[in-house]
Amino acid sequence: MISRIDLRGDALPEGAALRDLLPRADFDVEAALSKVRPICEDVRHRGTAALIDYASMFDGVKLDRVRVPAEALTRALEVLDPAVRAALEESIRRARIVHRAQRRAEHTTQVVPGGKVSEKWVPVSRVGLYAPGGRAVYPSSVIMNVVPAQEAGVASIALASPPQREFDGLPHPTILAACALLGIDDVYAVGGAQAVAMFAYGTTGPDGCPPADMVTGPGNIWVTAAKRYFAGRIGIDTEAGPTEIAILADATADPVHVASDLISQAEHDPLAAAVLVTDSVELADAVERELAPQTAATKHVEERIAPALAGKQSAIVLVDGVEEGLRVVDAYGAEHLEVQTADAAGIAARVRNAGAIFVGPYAPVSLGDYCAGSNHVLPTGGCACHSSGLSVQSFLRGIHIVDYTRDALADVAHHVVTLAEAEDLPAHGAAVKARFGWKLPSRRPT
Ligand code: HSO
Ligand code: ZN
Repeated sequence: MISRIDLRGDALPEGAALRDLLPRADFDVEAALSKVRPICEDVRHRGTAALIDYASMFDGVKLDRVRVPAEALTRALEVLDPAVRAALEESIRRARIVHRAQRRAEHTTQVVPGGKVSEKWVPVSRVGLYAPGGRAVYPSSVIMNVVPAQEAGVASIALASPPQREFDGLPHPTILAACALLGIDDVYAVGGAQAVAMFAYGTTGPDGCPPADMVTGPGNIWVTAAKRYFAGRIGIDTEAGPTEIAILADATADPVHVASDLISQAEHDPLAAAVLVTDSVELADAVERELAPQTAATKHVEERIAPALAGKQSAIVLVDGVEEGLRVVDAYGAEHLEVQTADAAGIAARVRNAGAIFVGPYAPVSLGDYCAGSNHVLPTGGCACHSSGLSVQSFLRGIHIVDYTRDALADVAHHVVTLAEAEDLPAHGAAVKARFGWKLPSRRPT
């Protein structure tokens, strides 16, 4: 049911050629853009009325308001299963420990006597977070978005999640309970591209949502396309496509663990990718033997797991040794990479491209999904080669503060004027000379 790609024998190709040999799902965001554009513009012009129309069209609910009342949040927390509450609280506690450590202090560099450049870190003022509904109801993703924003010091945090027919047009109660636990009360029952548009343009009226400077959070292809539509106008996190797990394993790995971890992420989506990279044919065979009974014993087989494992995005990749395996996983740039080899920590330290790396037999991806303290909003589709997962840094802007004295400017003025002339921008040079009687100042003796 899972295909094999045999890269043993010949030398591995380099870079893009190697990436082309590896499996990956098609996720055509561009095609979705043409559908998403009119929705976004409709929200811009008609505001809440458009949001209510789309709730009826896409979510099958008749809403008379989109803002979730405070009582609904309190109520959701009251009826939350105590075990789920305890688990969410522990997840929040661990995420806070990790994300608090990511905070950045302002620092100053004395470049030359009298000339210093400082950098201060300023949080974005208002962010809109998206939490999917429908097939994916993930209160854990609420935590993974809210905690870094809070730890970054974002003052205004709003959240949107699709209205659910079975919950009177409110978002899923566990999503609301997670909001309540995190102290988020600015919540909207809005899903899809229209939620991103609501945050980007803002809406007015008693039920209005002030515009946000940034939108983050995973969503389906429509949400992703809307984020791409607004990129450049508002801040967005990296685009989230279907989940991926890659496992680099050798003969020391336990095939039962490897199979269960592949299945765990295949559970998200029929387009989810599960990729095993190994130099051991014995392990590959044993994992394949394990997949069938473990898949059969789990819940979402037909709709998601079986198609995900059988899809062209999933495979067992055979390589000549762990060194080659490292090259393969670096070329792939997985959202999640598990290293289950001898000296897993040493091998993991050498990986360059992955959203997050899970070391050894006791760090399954599902630990990171919920309770490791790490963030689970991670780059997919090979974006790990240039982007990072969500963090405190995602919500901060570093601002340089340039502070030079008269003497320090005088010392470097001739270089500024020379470069300005080289770029045919004499007014740039003149702005320096204006401070010294329109002449090049003499330099301090060194
Ligand atoms: N593995 C998903 C996150 C998630 N898993 C949420 C369970 N719930 C993407 O990193
Ligand atoms: Zn997951």
